[in-house]
Amino acid sequence: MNINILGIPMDLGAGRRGVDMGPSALRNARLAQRLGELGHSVRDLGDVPVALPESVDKFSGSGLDFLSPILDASRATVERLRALPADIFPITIGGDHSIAMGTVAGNALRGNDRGHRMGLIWVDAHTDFNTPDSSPSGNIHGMPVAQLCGLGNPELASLAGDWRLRTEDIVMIGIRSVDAKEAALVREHGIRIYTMKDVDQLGITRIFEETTEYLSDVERLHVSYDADALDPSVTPGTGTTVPGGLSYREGHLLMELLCETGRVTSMDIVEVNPTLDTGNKTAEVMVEMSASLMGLRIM
Ligand code: B3U
Ligand code: MN
Ligand code: MN
Repeated sequence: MNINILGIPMDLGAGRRGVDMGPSALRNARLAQRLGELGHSVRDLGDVPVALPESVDKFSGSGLDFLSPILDASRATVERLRALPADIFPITIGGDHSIAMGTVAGNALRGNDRGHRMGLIWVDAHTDFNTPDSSPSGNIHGMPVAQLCGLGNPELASLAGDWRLRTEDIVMIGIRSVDAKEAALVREHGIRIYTMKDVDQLGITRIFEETTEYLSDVERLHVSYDADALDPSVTPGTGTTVPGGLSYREGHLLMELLCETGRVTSMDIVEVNPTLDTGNKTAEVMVEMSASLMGLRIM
């Protein structure tokens, strides 16, 4: 496969600094080399420019912290991705999870100006379905899925023009932290959610089977993998750890099973924050997760 890596060193959407160093940490953990060893042809496209918080006015957008520079970086992400040929598998590396507004929109528009029907597998401790009205923190990394569905801020909602992610094309796995108003929104929009209770009760294999069946009609399939989906003992280097997450093997198994379907067309790795890590452990684990999605087999 032809894999293109695109870095988005964004920390403007998160409450804590340092997640902008995620792309460096992942490159340092030999992301490109690891995927190359699996037989892929890998190209690193470098980084999308993202403003430094020190260099911009936090309140320049309408009511949301760092709205203007996040819009700029998201628009640049969309343009980079939509220009890629259809046979490329993009791996976008963050950066906080606000980058997914641009990555999902850009991948949806790739090869189709009106936008493909896109399935989204959101692997995360959080549902990231806040709107500016529901969010207790005001941090945009807690809002990307709602924004992709057209809720919330109108400028962030129209990164792909009129294209919108359909609420019935989303599956979330690993969930264990949802804000009160956010929970009401998720329920109202009927988002398919597998909490950690479901992971314990059903197991990843059953969840995988239900997920692929549920998303059987989509044209493209994007996996957005937040490092905090995994248990903090596995990935300590992330800004909002929540105990009781996916085990190392559950995280891998989900990627291995998704790989076997041959249906996944793009991926994000987000929320790797080396300033909170033990060595570079979190980036190393996330590189291995991406290798499992891209064909790594035990034997
Ligand atoms: N739901 C909270 C916390 C959060 C969401 N995503 C992350 N943290 N990484 C919020 O701020 O919206
Ligand atoms: Mn997230
Ligand atoms: Mn999260």
